[in-house]
Amino acid sequence: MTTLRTHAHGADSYFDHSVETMPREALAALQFERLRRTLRNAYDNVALHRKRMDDAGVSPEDIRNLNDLRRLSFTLKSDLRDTYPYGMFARPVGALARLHASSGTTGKATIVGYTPTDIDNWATLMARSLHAAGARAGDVIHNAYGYGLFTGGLGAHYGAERLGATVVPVSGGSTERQIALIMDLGARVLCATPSYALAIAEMAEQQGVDLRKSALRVGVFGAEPWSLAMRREIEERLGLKGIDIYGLSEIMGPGVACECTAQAGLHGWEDHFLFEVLDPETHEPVPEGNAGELVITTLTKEALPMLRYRTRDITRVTTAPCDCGRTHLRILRITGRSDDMVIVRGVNVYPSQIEAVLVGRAMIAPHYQLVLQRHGTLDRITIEVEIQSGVPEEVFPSVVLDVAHQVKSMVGITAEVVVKLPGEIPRSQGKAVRVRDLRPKE
Ligand code: DLL
Repeated sequence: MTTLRTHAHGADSYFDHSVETMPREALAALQFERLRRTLRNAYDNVALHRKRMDDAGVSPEDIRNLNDLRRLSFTLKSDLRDTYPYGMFARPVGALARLHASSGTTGKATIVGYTPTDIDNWATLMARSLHAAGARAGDVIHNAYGYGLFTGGLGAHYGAERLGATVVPVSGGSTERQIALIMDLGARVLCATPSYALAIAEMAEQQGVDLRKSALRVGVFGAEPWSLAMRREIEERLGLKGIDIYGLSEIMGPGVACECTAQAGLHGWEDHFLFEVLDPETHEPVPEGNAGELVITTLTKEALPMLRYRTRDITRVTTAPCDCGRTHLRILRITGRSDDMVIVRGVNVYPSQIEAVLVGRAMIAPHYQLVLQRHGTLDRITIEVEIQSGVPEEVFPSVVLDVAHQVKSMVGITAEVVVKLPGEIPRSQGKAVRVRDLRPKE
């Protein structure tokens, strides 16, 4: 296996040109070689994968090119749950360096594990992601992703160290203290969920601290969907460039994909992962550029090889060349999870589409929640918006009309709009809760 770690020091040591700008045919050849090894690992060491392949009459050797991947079954989150905690591990627990758990927002948490080599690859990919985002060796990186079972904190931490940066391991919470530390320690890079970055900006403004005058230049924001309008808002209020980073614990953690400074989609690191975009209903690949569900196969994971993992994340990808010279495909933002999609009178809606309408509108703050209810067979949606402080109550009705009108014309749905007072919408310290789903469980 080609080693990804360049031992050169200096600003460019984590832009590994030989891998990141590899011609796509060579990348495909590398993927295939690694896929074969992954299939062997999965077949030999994970009963569930072996049974699925046996049932389909496919052996690892039958997969002769990347297209043959489609002969394999999908892996679902429920497979991890059904084999909880260790059933899908390809290594004995004693051989693992670390365990993490998925956030469990959509049900019981699932456990994921890493060998020392897995941890090493993760740190390298996270360093690569941070470098693509504009972080450099010698930077102070303020890491406000939660430390613990969530992969955000430790994932970013090890990547920042690998990059040669100085990491401040703050974790989430104690927002006032975060602001003092950013100012005092001279952080150039902020790692946080976008919603927490916004909460930091808001708290700083309330304290009269102008973070735009701080050393902050780069924000590495992910772990939840965020609209382009939200990006503009955060960039403006923090005075930095907001870079989108993607990942999920079942596949690795943060650093599966990350934008470069061109901010034109997240480079999915194809030397370690195989990406498919499929129609969630028919399971057929969608034409490049069309929206579908992201399905990921790991290519180097030892402890938890994943075959065709259905992420439920909806996105589009492009393999068109990027200005930065990297050849790895680009994920054109994650619109949302298929689980978060609501159908309001036949129109499919993701919270991020509504966010795009709300953020930046006059008189309302960029904090919101959507409440879903079912009336008969129809889903109904209520948008709770927060009024900016100082806006007189007489104006509320016109705000309601304005938001309802914009949502109708831009998203195409009829929604009830409710005005909340400043501070009434809960602020996040990690992943924001955007949807309160009061629909009966099926
Ligand atoms: O959220 C890993 C992570 C940490 C990514 C820090 C980026 C930064 P999980 O807790 O397992 O892992 O949640 C994974 O979060 O399937 C998406 O639905 C969502 N998600 C992650 N990044 C993005 C993003 C981490 N940039 C789930 N945009 C994924 C939209 C995202 N959604």
